[in-house]
Amino acid sequence: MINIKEDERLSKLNHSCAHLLAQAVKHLYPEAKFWVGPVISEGFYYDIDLGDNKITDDDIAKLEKEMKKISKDGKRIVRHELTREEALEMFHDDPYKIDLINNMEDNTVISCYSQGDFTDLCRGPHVDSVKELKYFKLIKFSGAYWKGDAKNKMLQRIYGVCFDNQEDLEKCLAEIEEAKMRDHRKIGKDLNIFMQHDLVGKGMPLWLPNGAIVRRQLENYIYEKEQALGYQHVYTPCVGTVDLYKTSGHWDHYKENMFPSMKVDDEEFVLRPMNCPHHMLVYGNELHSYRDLPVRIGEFATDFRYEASGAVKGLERVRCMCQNDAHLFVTKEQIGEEFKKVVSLILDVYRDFGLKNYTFRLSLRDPMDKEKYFDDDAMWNEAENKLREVLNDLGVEYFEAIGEAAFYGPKLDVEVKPAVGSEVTLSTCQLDFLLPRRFDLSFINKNGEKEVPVVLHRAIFGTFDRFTAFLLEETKGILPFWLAPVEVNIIPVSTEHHLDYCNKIRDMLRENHIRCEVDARNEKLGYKMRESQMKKIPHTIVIGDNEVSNNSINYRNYGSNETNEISLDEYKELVLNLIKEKK
Ligand code: TSB
Ligand code: ZN
Repeated sequence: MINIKEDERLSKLNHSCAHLLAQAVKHLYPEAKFWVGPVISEGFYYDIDLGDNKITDDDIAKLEKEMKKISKDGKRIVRHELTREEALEMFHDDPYKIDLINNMEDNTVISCYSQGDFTDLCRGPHVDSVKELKYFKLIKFSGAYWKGDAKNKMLQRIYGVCFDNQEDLEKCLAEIEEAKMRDHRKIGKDLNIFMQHDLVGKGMPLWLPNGAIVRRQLENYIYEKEQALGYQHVYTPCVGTVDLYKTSGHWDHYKENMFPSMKVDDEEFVLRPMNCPHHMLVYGNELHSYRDLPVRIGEFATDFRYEASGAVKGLERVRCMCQNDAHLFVTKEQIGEEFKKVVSLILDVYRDFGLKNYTFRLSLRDPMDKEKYFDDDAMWNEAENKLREVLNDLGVEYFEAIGEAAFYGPKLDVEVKPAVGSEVTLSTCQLDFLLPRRFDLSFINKNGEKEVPVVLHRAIFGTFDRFTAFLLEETKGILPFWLAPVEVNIIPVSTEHHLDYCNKIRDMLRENHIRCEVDARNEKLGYKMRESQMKKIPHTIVIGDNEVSNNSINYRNYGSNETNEISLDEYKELVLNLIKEKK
């Protein structure tokens, strides 16, 4: 999909189209007030205060019609420059524009653009005439808090896109449709993976039985890998006291991402946003010698983060998540080797899942941001250089991003692009010289002296939530055999004559831990087979007279009409092999 913001001509068109939208809104709702209408990579939006009115699908159709009318009218778009006083005078009854003007730097050239009966405060640039705005579409609408702050009023945000010709517009609309079909929120609903409920809360998905199967498979898969690599798993509470997070530094550097604290008796608790402090205490529970290191403490750990309500999204960005977390306690000399092992594990896992669309990002601190980052230049330089050295050694391609580091250290993040919206981090591996110091951790080194270990924080799936979201989008919901909630669906040609044999196959497969159902409903065979496809079940077995008398089965793969008749024993072997090979 083309990035509109990065294309000069499209950027101008879309920005102008945002004004066209605002003008149409003003015609239909004379009381409307406008906040900002920026260009984004997917087109444009405008945030509008419509009083108590809420935009509906009907409004969108009406607005598009009005925009077409204004465009046909063909007024020129004219720029004026104003002094601050003139601007304040011109927009004196518009609190939003006054807020914008008051927040402009002293030497800013204030300009506005007029087209017919509509004028908006704007830096520009714009196209010369509304005539040029012919090939546009309003895409969607939503509520959006003023300035993105939930304490402020909810405005109405309308999104749209504009091109130079019909062909480009249609291509873009087709891509949007395709992305909607691939969106994990749609697939997750269609396949009964997860649900949400207002009574539980925003960003707090509930995993349904089908989703729970996928998640359990992921847990088992990564647990086995970690066991083989010498990880030790623990269970720790998903709360901690405020003092724990003061000790770790989260209270000073991460508080705005945390839920507020709660008092119980004489203790003050927070829902934990990260598990590092708990794991530091687990490490500190024993004395360690250099011979024990690396110590690798893993947990499937539930965390809570305050994510902005406009940012929460399906399973991809939640407020309650489960990390596939581990903290690796190493000596300075072991950093390189251990880091390489983590990167290998990431690559290994991505290969198993057939994931190819990702990039590595080296996330560094912003040295100017003293609020977010712990202030110790020597420590940061050492950590960042160490990471670069390891990455160059490994020969993996990466790009650097300033200001994306964790407050305790730089990290290597794996970035992926969801069907809808901007990139997110999946896996992460982070280098930390700070937390072990703050928790006063140590090991006895070769010379018999106390030394502070270094910590690698790593999450291979990131969270089970985000990984599942990405997996559903990458596979379009067609999960590999070993992950599918139902692996085999057995359909009798006649429920009267073939059901017993179907149940016998089911029992045999279930004894071998294969997830299998018999569709015994009184529905037509064709209907049941179509439903089996809709549920994206990897194997559908149809049983009729022939199979019963041959003591065989007849299966077809998802998406194929080809049937394969084989003996029961052969089928069992075939399926167990599919699971073992993760095909
Ligand atoms: C790896 N302390 C480290 C840990 O030891 C940590 O918490 N790192 S993190 O902040 O980067 O989070 C780990 C992973 O969780 C991220 O890489 C990302 O994949 C996932 N994640 C972060 N926020 C969310 C969220 N709101 N919803 C779903 N997944 C998330
Ligand atoms: Zn951590």
